[in-house]
Amino acid sequence: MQIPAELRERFARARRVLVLTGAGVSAESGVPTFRGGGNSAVWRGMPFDVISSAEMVERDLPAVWEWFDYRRNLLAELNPNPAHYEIARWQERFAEFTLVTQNVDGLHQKAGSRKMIELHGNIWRARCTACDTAYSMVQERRPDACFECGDLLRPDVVLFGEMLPPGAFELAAACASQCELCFVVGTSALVYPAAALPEIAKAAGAYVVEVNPERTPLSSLCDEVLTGKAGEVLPLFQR
Ligand code: BJW
Ligand code: ZN
Repeated sequence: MQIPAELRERFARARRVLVLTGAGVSAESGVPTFRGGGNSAVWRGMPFDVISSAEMVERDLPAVWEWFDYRRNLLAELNPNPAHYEIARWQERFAEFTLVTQNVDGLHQKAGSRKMIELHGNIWRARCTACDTAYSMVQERRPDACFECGDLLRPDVVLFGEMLPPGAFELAAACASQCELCFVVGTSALVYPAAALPEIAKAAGAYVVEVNPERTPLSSLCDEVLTGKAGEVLPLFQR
């Protein structure tokens, strides 16, 4: 595959760039996607939208922790791939660069991305169900209860039917409405409000580029669809 000339030119000229990533950007690192099959789509017979739901936190928090502990254990062994590294390089390359991720895996940070909007939280954090105090689990093991108030902790991720972190979508939407070039990488674009960001960018006049081996509901809106794996397509922008 080659990057089409018009896109290459726009990429060279662009000052304001936004990248929205989804599970597909981590697929080549060995992280299972949500909707592409793989072994995370079902956990102990429960589809992920049941176990990763606000309702399950209410009903069976230990089961939710078991599922998230299992995933953190798998993730601890995994590393960023060329797509994460290429996106990390772009933060120096453009005058204004915004990385918006739906991923909770922490691999963008591990690749060197310093600033990003995490729409769906982070699997390496726990937060108190009562007072919202957050706890990092990157170096430390998971505390049994909140040190501040003693109440139960839950994963600091946005489950189905929950609100996004306050201000996160609003900030991402503002950046989307100002970017010239918008990349949509490795997302099925089925989950809202994240999937609205490329629509906002397009409506505001941005050139929208999708990178995905499969077509998505967004493909027809995009100005360019680069059909392929993120880890193979994104490094082509270096040359
Ligand atoms: C590759 C590749 C490679 C493979 N290279 N690519 C409007 C209409 C209808 C419903 C709603 C609506 N607005 C909101 C809703 C409700 C709901 C929703 O959107 N439901 C839809 C499913 C219909 N949204 C919410 O509940 C959100 N909250 C909200 O809106 O709050 C307001 C509200 C509250 C109450 C009621 C109503 C409104 C919150 C959404 C939170 C999503 N959380 C999850 C789980 C996180 C926890 C966990 O990790 O378990 O986040 S769901 C899951 O999906 C995860 C992901 O971030 C998210 C998106 O998935 P993503 O990243 O797109 O991955 P996949 O697997 O779907 O796709 C992978 C893609 O990669 C594929 O296209 C592959 O082809 C591609 N790929 N290999 C590049 N190598
Ligand atoms: Zn607390």
